[in-house]
Amino acid sequence: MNEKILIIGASGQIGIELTERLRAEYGKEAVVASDVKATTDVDPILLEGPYEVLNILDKEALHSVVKKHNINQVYLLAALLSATAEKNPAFAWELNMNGLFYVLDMAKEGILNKIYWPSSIAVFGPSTPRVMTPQDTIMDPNTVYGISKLAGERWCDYYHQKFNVDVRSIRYPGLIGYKSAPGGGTTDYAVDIFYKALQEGSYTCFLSADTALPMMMMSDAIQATVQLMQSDRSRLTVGGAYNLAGMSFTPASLTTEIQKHLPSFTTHYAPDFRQAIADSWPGSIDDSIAQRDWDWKAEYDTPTLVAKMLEEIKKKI
Ligand code: VAH
Repeated sequence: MNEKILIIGASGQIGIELTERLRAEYGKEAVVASDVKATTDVDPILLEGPYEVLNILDKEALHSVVKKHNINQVYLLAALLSATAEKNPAFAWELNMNGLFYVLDMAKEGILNKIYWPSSIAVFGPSTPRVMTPQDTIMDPNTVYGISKLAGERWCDYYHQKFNVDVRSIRYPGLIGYKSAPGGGTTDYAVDIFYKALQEGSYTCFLSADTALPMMMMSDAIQATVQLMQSDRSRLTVGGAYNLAGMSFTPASLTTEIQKHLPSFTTHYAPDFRQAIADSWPGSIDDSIAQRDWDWKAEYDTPTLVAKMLEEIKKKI
């Protein structure tokens, strides 16, 4: 079948890179990028193919865009991330959940034949084992974002079990890229630090020095997303979302790695409300099920990520 893909929330940190990759994979005209932002406010990359202004909470508008472009696959990325969601719980729940229901129901009705919906390591909570967190374990998220992502995972599994909806999902770690800016996350420090290191020689981190978090190069996350969506469904044993791991580091260990390239770089620490969010998350992730079910293997580790980020950001600034 000819794939016609709609990316919802395409102007976000993941969306810009995913749009580029899917258009390279399926052709520019096969991938419709959409976001609530007007064309004048989005990265020009999105306008290299079809673009629609779309608020995912406008169900009628969603249906008309799907019909207009004869869409059969949706990547639903629109969401409030962890830090922003804490400031606006009601809207975070509405956006993160209702958008998902509208898309799941279109698949249940046979309008769509495949959905991608991102989850996050934020689905884990304070009682979750923190080191090499397994695929199946205690999950007691205490953030608005984490609660919405855990609920979303359970609904994805329900729609797959009850209505045979083909929805696939990944628990992304913190994502680090140089092509798009992060927006409202607790792991955003790990992107900002590279710009400040190159532009100012120092960085003030909103997490404490020893806060270990699971992280991943954005290109690895994009590769994993495409690989999962192209996998044979019969191999997939996880109905909710797959654990995915790249690397794990602390602001202190990241700083040490950056200093190998910029010896005079320094990081200062001023933890804010995001420290409590980070403290509720795992320090590292076991993704052996993704490795088994769909041959996942990360390319980047901390040293190669740091070298690549500094190299690419140097070109931009
Ligand atoms: C956030 N970047 O910080 C996202 C992600 C694991 C973190 O979900 O909210």
